[in-house]
Amino acid sequence: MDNQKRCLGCGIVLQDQNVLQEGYTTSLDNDICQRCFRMRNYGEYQMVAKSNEEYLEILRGVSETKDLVLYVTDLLNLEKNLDEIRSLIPNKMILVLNKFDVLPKSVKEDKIINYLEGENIHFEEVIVVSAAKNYNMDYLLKKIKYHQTSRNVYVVGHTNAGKSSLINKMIHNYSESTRELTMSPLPSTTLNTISIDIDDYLTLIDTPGLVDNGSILNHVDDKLVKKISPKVEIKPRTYQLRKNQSLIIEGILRIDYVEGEKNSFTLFISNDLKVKRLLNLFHNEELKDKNKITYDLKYENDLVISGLGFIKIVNKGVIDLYIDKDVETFTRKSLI
Ligand SMILES: Nc1nc2c(ncn2[C@@H]2O[C@H](COP(=O)(O)OP(=O)(O)O)[C@@H](O)[C@H]2O)c(=O)[nH]1
Ligand SMILES: [Mg+2]
Repeated sequence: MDNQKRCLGCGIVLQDQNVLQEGYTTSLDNDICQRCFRMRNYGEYQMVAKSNEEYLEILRGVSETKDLVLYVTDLLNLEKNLDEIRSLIPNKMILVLNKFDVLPKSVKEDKIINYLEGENIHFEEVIVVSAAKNYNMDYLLKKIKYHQTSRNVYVVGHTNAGKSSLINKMIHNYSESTRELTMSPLPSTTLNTISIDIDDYLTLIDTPGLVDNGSILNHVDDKLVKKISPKVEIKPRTYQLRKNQSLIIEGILRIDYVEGEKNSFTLFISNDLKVKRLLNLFHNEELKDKNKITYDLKYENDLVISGLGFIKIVNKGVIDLYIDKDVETFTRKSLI
């Protein structure tokens, strides 16, 4: 079978031979694969495991061009190392910080940009946007037009950062096309590179994205994925903890505050997640079967839980964190 028609939603080559394989559609007359169809119409998600080897190959291809690159990242889940992708691609690059809408209104974008500029990273521009709320998209387009070196502009980043959502918004705002890329809360929705003509001078190229194996989204079921992914502005929740008190985020993690003065923990996570405070950690063993990591915190640190959000902790102190062993966590100086 020598068919090269591609799914307009995720970029995979369409085939009508094997239901169990990627790209399946009941008829090759269709424009999208069955998986995209189900995601769009029923919110039914099917996980596809993508290897990062394939994505690194795509990035290598990008690095051989001289084209402008948009590196899209999720503000709530800023990667530990923004230089990882940067170091693979020497191209001109704009860092696009997406999902600004989920951060509390009190957080100013200048503050975030200043924070990142202090991190010694190298981008032509750092731009805060919200693809969902159509925030700052005109400004982004202006900067793309200013920096682009050819028609083609690549959109790269980790899966779930909102690359396809961003391109959909661009299509909607600035082109005549009615085309739509498939978006979903699950990682690895986009399966291949997809070129989209925005106008005569600009073609955006969507890519699947680097899979973040340490993200909690890769280690919980669909229902919890939806609950964890904030859709509206986060209402930060602050808890004052004394030594030997704990916080438990429903079924996900437990923090035991084991050493230090009275301390303030502010949670920047989805409002849908329940949080419980234990006034005496010795009376409850919940989640203590999970993997334990001890952190010795400095003043004004964030504890970042990849894919979930972060917790701002004001004072110095020692915590024991209990969480699934596959979920990446790290500390940084407070973002906010
Ligand atoms: N709140 C919010 N959610 C967004 C935004 N952009 C994308 N998302 C959500 O993030 C998830 C991943 O989006 P998608 O475009 O598929 O990411 P991709 O894997 O990078 O292409 C979906 O659930 C989107 O609805 C945004 O600006 N704000
Ligand atoms: Mg995508």
